[in-house]
Amino acid sequence: MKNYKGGFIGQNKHVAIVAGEFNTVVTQKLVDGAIESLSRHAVSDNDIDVYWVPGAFEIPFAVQKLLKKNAYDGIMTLGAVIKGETDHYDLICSSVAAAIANLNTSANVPVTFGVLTTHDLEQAVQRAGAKAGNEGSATAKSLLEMMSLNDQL
Ligand code: INI
Repeated sequence: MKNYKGGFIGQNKHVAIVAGEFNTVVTQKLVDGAIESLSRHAVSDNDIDVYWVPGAFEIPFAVQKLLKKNAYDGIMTLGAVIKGETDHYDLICSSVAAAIANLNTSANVPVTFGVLTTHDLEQAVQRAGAKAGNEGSATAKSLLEMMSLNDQL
């Protein structure tokens, strides 16, 4: 029997971050956490490109364009959809999650999901590094692991 599992060393990996500007007080923290985590795992600053889109709804569009470039070993998506602020919360959450999942399975490189969906701003802030860890950092670690596993698949 053989086990295959990705590691967390990001040397020579080229990564794109696609982030929504909506609720930027939260998403900037997610981006900061992601970059910090990538740097800690040997991804060079020169190998990280951050693409900002207006809101979570626009994330899949940018991801599919970037995938066509074949320039990245992995792509991370970061956003914050907050229920208190929109009537179309459920629509945005489910369409964005489904679109990113589709891109992930149709692409040759991993796409990880770091779009927070919370009931209120407070909860989002907690998950962007205040108390409940930083989801950007966690999403970066998942991407590192998947990029490494992808080299073995
Ligand atoms: N986009 C978000 O990323 N988070 C939100 O909470 C949000 N709210 O509340 O509406 C939001 N809306 C904008 C949406 O993502 C698109 O940018 C917009 O509909 C234009 O296509």
